[in-house]
Amino acid sequence: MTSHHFSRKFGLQFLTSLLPSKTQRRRKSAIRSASVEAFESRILLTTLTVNSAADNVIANDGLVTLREAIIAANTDGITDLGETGSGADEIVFRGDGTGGTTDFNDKTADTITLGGTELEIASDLIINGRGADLLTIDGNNSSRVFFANSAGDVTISGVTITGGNATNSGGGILNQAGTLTVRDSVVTGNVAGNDGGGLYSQLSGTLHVENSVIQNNNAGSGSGNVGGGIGASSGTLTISDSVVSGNTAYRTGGVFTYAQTTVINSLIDNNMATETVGGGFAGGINAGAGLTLINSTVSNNSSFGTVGGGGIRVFGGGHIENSTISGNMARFGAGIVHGSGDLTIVKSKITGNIADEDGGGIFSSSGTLHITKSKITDNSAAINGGGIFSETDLLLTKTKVLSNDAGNLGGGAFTTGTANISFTKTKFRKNIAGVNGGGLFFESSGNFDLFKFKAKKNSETQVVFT
Ligand SMILES: [Ca+2]
Ligand SMILES: [Ca+2]
Ligand SMILES: [Ca+2]
Repeated sequence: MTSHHFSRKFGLQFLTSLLPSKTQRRRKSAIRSASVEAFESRILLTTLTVNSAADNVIANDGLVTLREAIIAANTDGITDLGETGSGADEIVFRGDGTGGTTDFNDKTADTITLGGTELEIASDLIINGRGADLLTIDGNNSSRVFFANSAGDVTISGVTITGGNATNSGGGILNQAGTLTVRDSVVTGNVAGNDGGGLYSQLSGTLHVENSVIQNNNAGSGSGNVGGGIGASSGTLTISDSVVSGNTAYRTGGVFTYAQTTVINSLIDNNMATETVGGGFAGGINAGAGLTLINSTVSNNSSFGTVGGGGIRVFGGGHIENSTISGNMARFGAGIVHGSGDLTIVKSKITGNIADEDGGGIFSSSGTLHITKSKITDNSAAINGGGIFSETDLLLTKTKVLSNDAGNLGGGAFTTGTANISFTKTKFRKNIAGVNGGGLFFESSGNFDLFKFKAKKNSETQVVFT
């Protein structure tokens, strides 16, 4: 599947237009290898055919609903079409068993509307939908859609999952303990009473989101609800070739995770945390156990809670490479809040983020922040540190800090606490501070080490050491 195919398939033209161009070039090979793996594993699977869009369990009527097929897969039972689940199974959608109102053979879209009860998967299973534009599974706003309650592997592909409404976590899908892959799918318009409006993974489960769109989900307005799009309490989370956009939650609109988390070739855009009196956490991604972000864009997310982090809030260190963090807004750390561990940022752009207080681009409070071959541009903070606000060790290598703005001190960067700084082959230009230190305001008690450091055309005084 090419990126163009992906775009047509979902009718979401913004996807390819907003993803980084490198993403598009790399996507072909990634998808090709994923398809080969899927094909190889599929050879061994038993096929169970769904031929009815109804949601019922009626034996011997010649119709196989998705619910009946999942039960057959779970129990290795036989369906009304005489197909018997055996070990790992694959569910496909074919036929016109409902007298013309639903036809899984044609090119008109079909919807399976659930009757008030989630679909529980309890064995190794692939649900192979006909495409997110052709098959929708709708929770009808009265139950979660899927509960992946298998210790093994579950893959859900080629479907739109919507209308999920869970009283606790995982409005669209709850993954528990096993490995869940959501591929070539759209998860939209789901609600969780607790965490993870679209998807939630818990009990050390593994969640892979591949080539999918997680959009306009909500984790409710209750105090402490986290992860409007995706939540993961532990285990592993990977998001690749995907879009997470327009999701909201009390805390962390996009992705709230304490899993080992990797985001690659993806767009995290326009997610929002609604809490303002308390923490709020991040707008885009709140990563509590480290974050790897590659070839991705985190843009236009917002959080105005007390702990900052418009785009990303990361604890436990991380690595950001070939990525753009832009247009995010927060009380502080509008682009990124770096809370602990060593964070490395390589070949990335942090631009146009806006903080109501400190740290327009980045707010760093613990661990080491090392930025290499990157650009910190056009960020603003109403108080200190337009580009960077750092209470911890700050290393800049071959990096440009340009045209950032602080209302008070340190237009380019502001350092305080015990922070040591080491700037190598780094330029600060055209940064502005309302009071002093247009380029750099260094008030920390640590050491500074400057090698081939240039500060030009910043507001006066360009560089201040106190
Ligand atoms: Ca039946
Ligand atoms: Ca089975
Ligand atoms: Ca159809």
